[in-house]
Amino acid sequence: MASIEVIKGDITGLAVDAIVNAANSSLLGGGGVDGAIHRKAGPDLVHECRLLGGAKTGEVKMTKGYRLPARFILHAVGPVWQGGGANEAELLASCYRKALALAVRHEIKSVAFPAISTGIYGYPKGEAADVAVTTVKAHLAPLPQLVIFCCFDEETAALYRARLA
Ligand code: AR6
Repeated sequence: MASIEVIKGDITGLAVDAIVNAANSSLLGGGGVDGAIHRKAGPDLVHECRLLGGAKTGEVKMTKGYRLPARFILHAVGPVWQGGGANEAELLASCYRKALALAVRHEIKSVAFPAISTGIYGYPKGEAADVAVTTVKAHLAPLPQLVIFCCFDEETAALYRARLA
C-alpha cells in the first residue's frame, strides 16, 4: 500500500517521479504553482504543452519534467470555486483520481500534489483538503508507492495533517 506524506514547501524542488501542476484549461502556463513550474522546467515545457490541445476542467495530461528534478508533470485543471453548487467537488476529485490513474499507467512510484484550486481559483482550503485526502485514500493502490501532499503554507499543511491523523 502507498504511504501518504504531508510536507511544507515548493513542489518544483521535489525529486519525485511526478509532480502535479494546478493548471488552467489552456495548459500553456499561468501564475501560482503553474508559473513556478513553467519557469523552472524551462521553455521546452510550453512547447510540449502546445501539442496537448488543452484540457477540460477535471482532466489531467502528462508531460516530461524537463529541468525539474521530477521526471514527469501531471497537468490537472482544477475547478474555479463558484460557491460549491457547480459540481466543484466532483471536478476536483476527478483531478486527483485521473492523476493517480496516469501514475499507475506510467509506473510512477512517487507523486506530489499541490493543493489544487485553493489559490487563484478560490476553492476553500479545508473543503479542498477533504476532497484531496478522501479521494487519494479511496484510490490507494500498490502504485504509486508514495503520495506527497506538498503544501505551500503552514495553514494548508495543518489542514492536511488533521485529516490524515
Ligand atoms: N509549490 C507548492 N504549492 C504552491 C506553489 C509552489 N511553488 N506555489 C503556489 N502553491 P494556484 P489554482 C500553492 O493559485 O488555485 C494559475 O494561473 C498555492 O499556495 O497555483 O488551482 C493557473 O494557470 C495554493 O495552495 O492554483 C490557473 O489559471 C495551491 O498551490 C490558476 O492559477 C494552488 O494555487 C489555477 O489556480
